[in-house]
Amino acid sequence: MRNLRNAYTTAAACVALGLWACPVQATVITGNGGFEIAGSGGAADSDMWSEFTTAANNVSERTTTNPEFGSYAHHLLAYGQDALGTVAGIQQNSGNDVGLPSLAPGSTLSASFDAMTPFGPGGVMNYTLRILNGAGAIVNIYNNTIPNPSSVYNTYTTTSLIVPAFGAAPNDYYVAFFEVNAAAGGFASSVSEVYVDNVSIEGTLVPEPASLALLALGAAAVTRRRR
Ligand SMILES: [Ca+2]
Repeated sequence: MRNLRNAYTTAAACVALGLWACPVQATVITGNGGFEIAGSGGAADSDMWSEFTTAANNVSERTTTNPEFGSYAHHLLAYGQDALGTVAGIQQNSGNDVGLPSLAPGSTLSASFDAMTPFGPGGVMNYTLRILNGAGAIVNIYNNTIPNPSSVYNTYTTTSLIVPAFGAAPNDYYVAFFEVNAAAGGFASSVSEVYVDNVSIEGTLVPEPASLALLALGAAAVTRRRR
């Protein structure tokens, strides 16, 4: 929470000084980006992440195997089937999963993470960063596919996405959506395996109503003093 508080403090200082164009630095808004916190589903459940698989024997689990930092990473394992590609992944929505307020209009959103990709035949890793509006529709998106197997961690980054201006609902609220998945090809010997750690989603949030009230009070105080 300290990063968030710093962002609010910076915004408050800019407004109090009358510097409306004062740039607010993007901060890390990832929840549990290092997978060190278990969710309500037990030790194999990464808190604040949604795990999913498209086939019964695929795996999406918090694990003590191959952490890059700390004691845990998240492990994705997908097995191909005859004429059927399958996926195992994790997703995080900054609103639903982390409970954060809207991204600030006009600000930038980007993400980086570290992954080890010991793929078998036909395996790839996909990752995507999206900005969703209040109805869950995609308003900006970055996608990438990594086909290269690696037995060591590498760092992957997205481009910066621009958060649109606010409009009528549902465009009065924007969240960050991030997904990494391991995808296996449509043949029985295909295997995709990915270890993910150190996810850093960087964005700028709108101040919460309580902070906005404080900002207004601060600006009023400055105005009075100038008279
Ligand atoms: Ca970790």
